[in-house]
Amino acid sequence: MAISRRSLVKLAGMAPLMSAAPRFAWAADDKADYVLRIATGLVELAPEHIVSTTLYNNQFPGPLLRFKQGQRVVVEVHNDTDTPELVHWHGQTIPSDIDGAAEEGSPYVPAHGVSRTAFVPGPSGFRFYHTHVVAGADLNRGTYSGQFGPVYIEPKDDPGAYDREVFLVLKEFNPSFSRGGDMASDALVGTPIKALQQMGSAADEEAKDKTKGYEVSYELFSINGRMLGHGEPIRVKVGERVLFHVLNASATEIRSFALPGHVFRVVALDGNPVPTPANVPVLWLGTAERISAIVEMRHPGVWIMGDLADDDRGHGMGVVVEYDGKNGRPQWVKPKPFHWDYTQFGKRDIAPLAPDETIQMTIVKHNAAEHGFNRWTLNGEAFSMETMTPMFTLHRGKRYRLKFRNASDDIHPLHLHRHSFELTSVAERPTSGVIKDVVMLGGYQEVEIDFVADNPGDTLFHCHQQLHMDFGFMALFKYA
Ligand SMILES: [Cu+2]
Repeated sequence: MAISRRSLVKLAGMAPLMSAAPRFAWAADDKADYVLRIATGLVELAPEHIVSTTLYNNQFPGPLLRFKQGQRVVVEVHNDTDTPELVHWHGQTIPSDIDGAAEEGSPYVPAHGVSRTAFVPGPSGFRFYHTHVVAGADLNRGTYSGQFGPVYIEPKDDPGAYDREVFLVLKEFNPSFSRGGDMASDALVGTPIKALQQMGSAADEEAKDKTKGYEVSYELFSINGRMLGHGEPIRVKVGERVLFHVLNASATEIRSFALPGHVFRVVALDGNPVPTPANVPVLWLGTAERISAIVEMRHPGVWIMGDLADDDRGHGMGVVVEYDGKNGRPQWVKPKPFHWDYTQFGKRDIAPLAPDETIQMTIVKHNAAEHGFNRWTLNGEAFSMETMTPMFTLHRGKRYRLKFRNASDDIHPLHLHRHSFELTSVAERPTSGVIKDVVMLGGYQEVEIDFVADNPGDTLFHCHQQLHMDFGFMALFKYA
């Protein structure tokens, strides 16, 4: 069928109504605006640490894609690897078969194949793209690989006054499995809920194998593909306002981030402007979370901006910030402990809208239940990749509240596909107005999020921790 570019834009907006149409054919005759090539390549983190992994366009991170909200793009993806791949457009409200999740029905890019896809980007803000395949026990697959790239969808108005912007992609390399690991237990505000702790202990008691399941740890840490001290410093001038767009591109880890003597003015979370911008000394980011923060450069020197954990920073998780005219050894000063509280960026004293329906999900860890890996259940069920049975039905236009209860001590970065959500309660503190697509759920804590079912099509929910999502921590929503 012959369609003009203008009518395609309209059609794409209507795409959910046309689920039977062969959407990929639309883009076939159009010139690609962007080409992504998935292939094995090398990343020189440091001269003595050159890693081999799967990359986009032979670089880490993948190219920054700048889209315009509402302006259709055609992306061509070449898969030069021996295994099928998926490119997921994280944080965008696009159709299920474009989104890049097999569970939603998105087709794979075949091994040594090409696929073309067209979509209308949105909402505006800091998004990203990454692979969405199951890794399981294969540490060369999924988000353990180097398949990450930032997306910036130009907004109609900028979130704040700044002189320039810097994108920072935080990423570990050379993963390996170990028995047990450390979780940043001091990351979040809130206290554990007794009933959830008891539920967790009961699950621990039931575990046949009393040992802990496998966790992943990493040898090398980097920002924008360079270990601390091996990349170009961020060169700044006194009085400059720098807008940092920080992405935690880890497969599994929670990150902290600080710049000694400076504060971050958080203006957006997951790319969405916050109702109450606030100054914080430390950023905390769960896997796949983004923070946009302005730093006013008023403390001349040569500084290390990086993770609070000495071990991670010592193995590369940092970048040097160098003031004009200053030189010498970069300095690190450990900040005081700081607990992350999403509600400080929310609206004060304004209750969220009442939901039409509340869906509760209780999360339980079953130690080493699956070939030595922990199995994760939601309301008693682990998601099956074989059957991909939907767990919940959504009705278009209704407002849903998801109430998560975490009966484990792990922090879970919860992610909902194809919809943004509003935080309505975090660790038993009510809030409103903070719009996100990933939220950290603390150990033995509760989080409530609201979303409007306004984007028909299969919709995946999962923990963004690769080990958790691969071993049960997923649920599929279907529209009625
Ligand atoms: Cu998790």
